[in-house]
Amino acid sequence: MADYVPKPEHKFTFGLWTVGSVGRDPFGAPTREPLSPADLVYLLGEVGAYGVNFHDNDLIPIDATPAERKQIITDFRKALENTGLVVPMATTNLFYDPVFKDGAFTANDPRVRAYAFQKTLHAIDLGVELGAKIYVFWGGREGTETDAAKDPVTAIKRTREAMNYFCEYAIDQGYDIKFALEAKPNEPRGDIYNATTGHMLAFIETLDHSEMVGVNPEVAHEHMAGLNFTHGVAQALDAGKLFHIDLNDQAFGRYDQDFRFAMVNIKSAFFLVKLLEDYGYNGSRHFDAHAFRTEDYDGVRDFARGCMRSYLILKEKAEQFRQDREIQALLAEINQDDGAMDQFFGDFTKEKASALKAHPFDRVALAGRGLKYEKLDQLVIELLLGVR
Ligand code: GLT
Ligand code: MN
Ligand code: MN
Repeated sequence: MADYVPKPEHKFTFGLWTVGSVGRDPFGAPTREPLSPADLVYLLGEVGAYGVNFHDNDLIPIDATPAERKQIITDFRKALENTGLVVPMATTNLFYDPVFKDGAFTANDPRVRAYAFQKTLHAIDLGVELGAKIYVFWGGREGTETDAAKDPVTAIKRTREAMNYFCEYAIDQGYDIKFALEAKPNEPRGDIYNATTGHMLAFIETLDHSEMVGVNPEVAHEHMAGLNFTHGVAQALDAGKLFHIDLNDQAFGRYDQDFRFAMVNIKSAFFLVKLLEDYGYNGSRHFDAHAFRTEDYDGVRDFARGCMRSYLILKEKAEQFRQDREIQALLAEINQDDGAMDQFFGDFTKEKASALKAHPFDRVALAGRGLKYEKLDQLVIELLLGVR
């Protein structure tokens, strides 16, 4: 039995906005006093996190003076040194300020778009200054309430123009940074463009420097869209585009809940962890979630520890799955292959296609074979429920 203690090699990270959430929601005022960025780093150090991520304005308020900026960065750096935490990822807040009410890169007003570019350039500089190697773009306001207001093709072109511009900027500055695009289907906009990780993966291929751009899928966002998160992540992995991941949890059919990782859908969280571990995902395991509004900062620590602990427990379960004789015997049986069909696969040739067309298949016999997935799935359930 493992001790489930987070270690640097697990690369568990939290955003300043996650443990720093003060419990505000659309219906109610904050329930926690705000902590400074440095204090949040100390809190994360205490619970054993590896890294801390931030939006430009999580760290430096949008209206900070140069002197305030300097002091905040000094305190933040000191907290990083004292705790050993690193900054693997940074991002821009392009959604909170009223100036972004019609979007940032997709806003109809060119002055707003230019301001969004300017803000992003400064934010990339700040992220790089503090060591970030991954830069996330989450376009929460890049959408619309009415399609009368904006041509969706124009919106996509504007997004492409922005990403091409920032890639060139990073190259020009010699920055060692990659970009990760995060999708969400809606909220805060009525609809958000490039609504899912799948949309993002297709969009990335249209960029001038697609090699610099990957995805940052978030559990809650894909679940909001009713999708199987693990499948989306698998597609990103297969494409070499899983640059970052936002772990949290979400009941299907709800607004963005950003719950503690694995709190709601234990089984899908298990398959997700298993996938990440099976394929040796090497990036940050970022918990983009926050504690219930009912909690004080002890509850925030419970929340943060819970995210990491559940991940490690599920990682252990994935290992148990790999070592479980009965499960592995079933999988071997399910995947049995005597090689008789090999002649038909591989690269296409005219001969292979002719041979395949002439081959007699006993369709009824094939369909008649029971696949034992019921048995297999029950074994997984029992493993997860702790009776195996
Ligand atoms: C915001 C959003 C998250 C994004 C963050 C990065 S901001 O909290 O809900 O999903 O990852 O911009
Ligand atoms: Mn997120
Ligand atoms: Mn979310």
